[in-house]
Amino acid sequence: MKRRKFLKNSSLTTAGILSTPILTSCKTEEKKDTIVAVTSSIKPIVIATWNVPNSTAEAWNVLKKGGNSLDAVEIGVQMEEADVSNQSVGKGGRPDRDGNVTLDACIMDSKGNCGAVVYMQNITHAISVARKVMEETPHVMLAGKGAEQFAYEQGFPKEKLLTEKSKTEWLEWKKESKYAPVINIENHDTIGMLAIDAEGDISGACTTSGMAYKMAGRVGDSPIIGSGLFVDNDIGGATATGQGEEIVKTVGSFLVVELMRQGRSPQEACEEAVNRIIKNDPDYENIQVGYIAINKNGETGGYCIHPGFSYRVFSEKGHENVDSRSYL
Ligand code: SD4
Repeated sequence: MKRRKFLKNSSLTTAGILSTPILTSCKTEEKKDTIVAVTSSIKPIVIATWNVPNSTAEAWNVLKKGGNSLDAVEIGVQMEEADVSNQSVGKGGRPDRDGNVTLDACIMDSKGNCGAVVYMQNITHAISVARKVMEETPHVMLAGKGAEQFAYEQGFPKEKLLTEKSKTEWLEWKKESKYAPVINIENHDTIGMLAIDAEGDISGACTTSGMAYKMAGRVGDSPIIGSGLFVDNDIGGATATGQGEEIVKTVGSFLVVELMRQGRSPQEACEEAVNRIIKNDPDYENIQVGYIAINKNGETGGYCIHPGFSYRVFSEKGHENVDSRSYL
């Protein structure tokens, strides 16, 4: 069918005057597009920032058994929180400039509920405390000593988060202690995770020890709903990694989801969100920011400033690490 005629017929269809007979007379290609848009929904599926195969596999185990996306993302990111070799998350995280490991995390479910902890010490599973804030309190966010106290009341054990390795590196840094904390372009792997379960419900989680050698009290984007993470069950979800200050200034994850609401693909939405940062920050070559996103159909995307960022995708199609496209 010629394009003009197709469009004409489409508008008739929209008006409710004609339907299937016209569509079935369209070229296969045009028909295919229509069908793909309706049937391409991939679920369950989980994606996460960086190459974190253990985390995505753990989340997938929950999803494939019919578990919900909230449990999947919580259990998934717990893997990194407990892994001392990941020095950007949970136990083993790099400390602030005074030698204290302080954790930030948030979680959001498909109903729009959310919970967060910021600047919390001595508890490994910040994500699970964030979930308790969401489910057991009338609040969204608890900070510092209050968050820690709440965690103990909920039965979380007190743990030493500073490992010998992170301590040694910090002592080395202290010799010069430039107090100019910047996100090293490749030396960070905050985990943000998004999942869609078999019911089609979307949840997300984000957890970090933040910027290495940050000022005491500094909080980044990761626990801030809308910045480090945002989920809208009608549209999709997004999560971020990299220099939190830039992500907060542009309310990055909310921006990505709103762009998808306006019709952008997850890939296009991530690219536009990174472009906003680049437009506003003449120093963008010295920072890294990466976004990943998923829409309601299970389509995914990712984009960052510097090459080197990747994200994990796990669905029935397979388990792969995707090198993100980058601005530079
Ligand atoms: C922050 N976005 O605190 C985090 C840092 C990060 O991997 O992503 N580290 O700003």
